[in-house]
Amino acid sequence: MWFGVVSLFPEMFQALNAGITGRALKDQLLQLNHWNPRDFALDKHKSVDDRPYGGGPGMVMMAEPLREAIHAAKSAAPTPPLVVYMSPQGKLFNQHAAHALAEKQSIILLSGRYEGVDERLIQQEIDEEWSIGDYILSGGELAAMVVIDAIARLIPGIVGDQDSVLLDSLSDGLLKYPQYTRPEQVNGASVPPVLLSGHHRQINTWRLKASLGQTWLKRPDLLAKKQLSREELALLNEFIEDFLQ
Ligand code: 4FM
Repeated sequence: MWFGVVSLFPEMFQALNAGITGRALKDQLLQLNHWNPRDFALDKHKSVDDRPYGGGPGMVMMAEPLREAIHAAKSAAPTPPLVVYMSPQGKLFNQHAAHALAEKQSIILLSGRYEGVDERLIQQEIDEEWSIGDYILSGGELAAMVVIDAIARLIPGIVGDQDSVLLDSLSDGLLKYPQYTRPEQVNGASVPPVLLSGHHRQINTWRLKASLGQTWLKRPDLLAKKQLSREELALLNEFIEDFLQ
């Protein structure tokens, strides 16, 4: 999968050279290319921002350096890319959105800085606007990295065991069940006995019940959106009953 990033701070994306994404970049399962709007500034001072019309605090990113950078990225993309702008005004990015975007072969991510991007650039060049959450970052770079990371691990071959991706928390709209590893006793606390039993059917049932329970306890908003099967409803009722004992 190919990503083109348009950002004034391409060096920030070096964080992706660590871990899973780092391996994927080395193996070229993931390609990341950068276009700095500074290199497309029209004047001798290399301006990329200017004061907002109408007054007010801060600066606004100018349309033309961004447009030229996006067009250069488009020309270099291996397939016609989706052009995405990261901003708090975008649609809330979640695991479902990550799966949908992972279907694309090429994506250009625009990371803004300052108080915003000239609205005409957004209207004319951006296909989709996405937000990683209801808070304000200093720029779109960290948001773009979040999106790249979440998408990358869905690409077959990038995460070693693709089963772990299918079983991921949130893939089915539920939180993950609790995990345990050796030793069997940690500061007086033991492991749920079923996990040591070797009964795989019972273990799967315990994990489904625990997932439903964790979601009920910690993210009831997710549960409200999910259609539960009869088995899931029964397990959740069991969990709630146990919990209330
Ligand atoms: C975005 C700063 C554009 C400046 C930002 C400009 C954000 C978010 C975010 C900050 N992006 N989800 N939340 N961006 O806060 O995606 Cl010009």
